Amino acid sequence: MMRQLLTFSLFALCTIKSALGDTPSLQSILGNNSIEVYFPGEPGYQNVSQAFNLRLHFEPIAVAYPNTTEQVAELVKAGAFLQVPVTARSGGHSYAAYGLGGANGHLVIDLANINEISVDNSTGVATVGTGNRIGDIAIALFDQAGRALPHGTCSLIGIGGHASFGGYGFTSRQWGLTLDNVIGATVVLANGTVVEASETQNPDLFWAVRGAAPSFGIVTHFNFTTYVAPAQPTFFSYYWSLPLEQAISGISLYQNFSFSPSIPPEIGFEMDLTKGTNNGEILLNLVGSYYGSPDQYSAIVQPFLDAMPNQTAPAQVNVTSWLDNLVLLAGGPIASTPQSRASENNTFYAKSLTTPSDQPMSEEAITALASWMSVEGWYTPTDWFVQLELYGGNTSKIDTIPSNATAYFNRHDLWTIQFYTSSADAEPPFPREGFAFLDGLVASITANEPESYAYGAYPNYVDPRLPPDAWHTLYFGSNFDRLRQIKTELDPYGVFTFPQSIPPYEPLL
Ligand SMILES: Cc1cc2nc3c(=O)[nH]c(=O)nc-3n(C[C@H](O)[C@H](O)[C@H](O)COP(=O)(O)OP(=O)(O)OC[C@H]3O[C@@H](n4cnc5c(N)ncnc54)[C@H](O)[C@@H]3O)c2cc1C
Ligand SMILES: *[C@@H]1O[C@H](CO)[C@@H](O)[C@H](O)[C@H]1NC(C)=O
Ligand SMILES: *[C@@H]1O[C@H](CO)[C@@H](O)[C@H](O)[C@H]1NC(C)=O
Ligand SMILES: *[C@@H]1O[C@H](CO)[C@@H](O)[C@H](O)[C@H]1NC(C)=O
Ligand SMILES: *[C@@H]1O[C@H](CO)[C@@H](O)[C@H](O)[C@H]1NC(C)=O
Ligand SMILES: *[C@@H]1O[C@H](CO)[C@@H](O)[C@H](O)[C@H]1NC(C)=O
Ligand SMILES: *[C@@H]1O[C@H](CO)[C@@H](O)[C@H](O)[C@H]1NC(C)=O
Ligand SMILES: *[C@@H]1O[C@H](CO)[C@@H](O)[C@H](O)[C@H]1NC(C)=O
Ligand SMILES: *[C@@H]1O[C@H](CO)[C@@H](O)[C@H](O)[C@H]1NC(C)=O
Ligand SMILES: *[C@@H]1O[C@H](CO)[C@@H](O)[C@H](O)[C@H]1NC(C)=O
Ligand SMILES: *[C@@H]1O[C@H](CO)[C@@H](O)[C@H](O)[C@H]1NC(C)=O
Ligand SMILES: *[C@@H]1O[C@H](CO)[C@@H](O)[C@H](O)[C@H]1NC(C)=O
Ligand SMILES: CC(=O)N[C@H]1CO[C@H](CO)[C@@H](O)[C@@H]1O
Repeated sequence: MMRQLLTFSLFALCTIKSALGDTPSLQSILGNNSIEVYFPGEPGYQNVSQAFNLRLHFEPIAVAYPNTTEQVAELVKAGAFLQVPVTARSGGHSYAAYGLGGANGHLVIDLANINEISVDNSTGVATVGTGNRIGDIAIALFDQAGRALPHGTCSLIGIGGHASFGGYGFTSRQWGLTLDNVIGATVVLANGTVVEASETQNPDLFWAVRGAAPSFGIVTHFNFTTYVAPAQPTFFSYYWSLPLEQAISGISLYQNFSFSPSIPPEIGFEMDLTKGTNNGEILLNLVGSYYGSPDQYSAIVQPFLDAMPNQTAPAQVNVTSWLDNLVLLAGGPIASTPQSRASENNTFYAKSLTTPSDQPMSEEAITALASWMSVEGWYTPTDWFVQLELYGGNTSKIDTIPSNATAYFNRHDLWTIQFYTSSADAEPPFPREGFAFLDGLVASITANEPESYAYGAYPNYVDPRLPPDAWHTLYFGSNFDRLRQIKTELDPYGVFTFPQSIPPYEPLL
């Protein structure tokens, strides 16, 4: 009987539900079919409901492992019928455990079994199941067709979250964010309907998927444009441990270098800042890759290296194959294993700021940021780093795409800055001081810029402590209203609801 009911539309179900008397349990609906499901109290439940970020604990109402898009649709209909919020999980790496819904009581649909990867050799278009991790995708694209996709460095990130909210790596200045290369998606909507989204099919949904997918549906497959993998990428890493005054000047030099018009799109890098060698020192690490001809590399970075003080540790520069470059960036093997997928974790909190590409960060802000790292950074009982990731500037592919072309809004940025702090041993508990330490890092910048400073935040470094009026704008800017309209059309009852989901207009229930 339930199976028949599940084929009705959500709207019909909502009205007939009360006439049914007792609401059937999720267990009675799901327990009798072939989908692997874990309910609270069952063996394995605790394992499958653990977050990557051990700071956070949420109890899903169930965690299901469908094998097909049709099974995902069945699960979504069941959740909608019972008015249980439904959440997709891909790699589970959400900073806020949004892969578990970011709250108790979600029906979690883990996509691990939807994991095909194929490349059409004639077009270079890859079709990728959203249960895949980015390291496995990189290996398959290269092995099957010598091709590559832009994405982040940590190989266990899931493509589901990564391509939903951005996807930045050192090839992004050349090829764009991961989501800029999505040309099609198979999406299960809130009422269980399966649709294709592309420039020509459901274009509103296609627009919303590229920046805010989890509010609109569950993507089971992405189609991506891919690129011929660079033949000889150059990995590089340089270290300086500097006292405060020199660190301030080093960060300022790095900003000037970031703005330099002579940086081609074929290079990507960031400056990572953390505790240095001696008390009060800050470690500056310039790390990145160049994808052009190796003999042209050093001319690009040499002016910056010449302006900096002497390096603290030997430089590392490696010309390798494409996959070996990804291994260097990841700091280890990039193929996932059942064990690596199940055991990676951290206990942390992070925030982000994007800085505008038409207005450098002020010397006052750089000084305040460096001072906070040099003083508070040595008091805090947490581990921490700050990353100044080069997104811009004007030669960057990210920057060439208009802010309203996709739901992803923050396009015209010099840097995305990540502020990250974890417990010292990476295990729980997370020291409360960590919040104040990070808030102080961010405030050191925002308090030293004019009101008009056009900063944003990166939705893939999701910050669950941002209040709604802040994240609406920081993540989505002027795209937020259009997102609400599309949400109202596609998910008016909020089946896909989580702490920072797009709210529909005038909730109907
Ligand atoms: C160690 C580490 C390193 C990182 N490095 C980088 C980096 O270099 N560059 C960068 O850009 N980011 C980086 N990130 C951030 C990363 O991109 C995000 O955390 C990303 O959202 C994780 O995706 P996931 O699928 O693993 O997470 P999940 O927790 O599974 O999902 C994240 C969000 O997406 C939703 N979602 C997942 N799959 C789907 C789907 N198929 N359909 C609809 N919604 C879905 C979930 O419901 C959740 O809201 C890093 C994160 C970590 C933990
Ligand atoms: C689903 O896929 C998994 C892994 O491929 C397999 O072990 C399982 O038997 C499949 N389940 C069904 C119902 O097909
Ligand atoms: C934990 O769950 C993962 C899948 O999320 C699975 O690969 C692993 O085998 C499980 N471990 C145990 C001990 O059950
Ligand atoms: C696809 O292209 C790659 C690299 O060009 C080649 O090695 C492979 O054999 C091709 N595969 C098919 C099925 O044509
Ligand atoms: C994705 O690519 C596959 C294989 O080429 C194709 O069949 C499918 O229609 C594409 N989907 C979308 C939404 O573009
Ligand atoms: C960076 O450039 C700005 C503006 O040109 C200049 O004022 C500043 O001194 C430069 N920083 C350093 C460390 O040279
Ligand atoms: C920096 O390195 C150069 C060349 O290796 C050396 O001559 C110089 O003394 C060093 N400067 C300092 C301050 O150590
Ligand atoms: C990378 O280059 C450094 C020297 O720049 C060298 O010490 C290191 O062994 C190289 N690593 C690899 C993996 O080639
Ligand atoms: C977190 O990961 C570490 C290292 O893999 C592992 O030893 C530890 O058991 C994990 N913690 C949990 C709670 O899974
Ligand atoms: C980008 O172009 C704008 C407008 O021409 C200019 O003001 C800005 O400095 C440029 N930024 C970079 C990083 O080149
Ligand atoms: C984006 O904004 C421009 C004007 O700034 C407008 O012409 C264009 O139609 C908009 N595109 C979309 C998809 O809304
Ligand atoms: C499901 O929702 C979509 C988008 O609102 C709509 O086009 C479709 O007709 C709905 N399907 C059913 C069965 O209600
Ligand atoms: C609809 C359906 O799949 N029904 C099955 C439920 O489980 C019982 C016992 O396991 C089967 O006999 C039914 O066919």
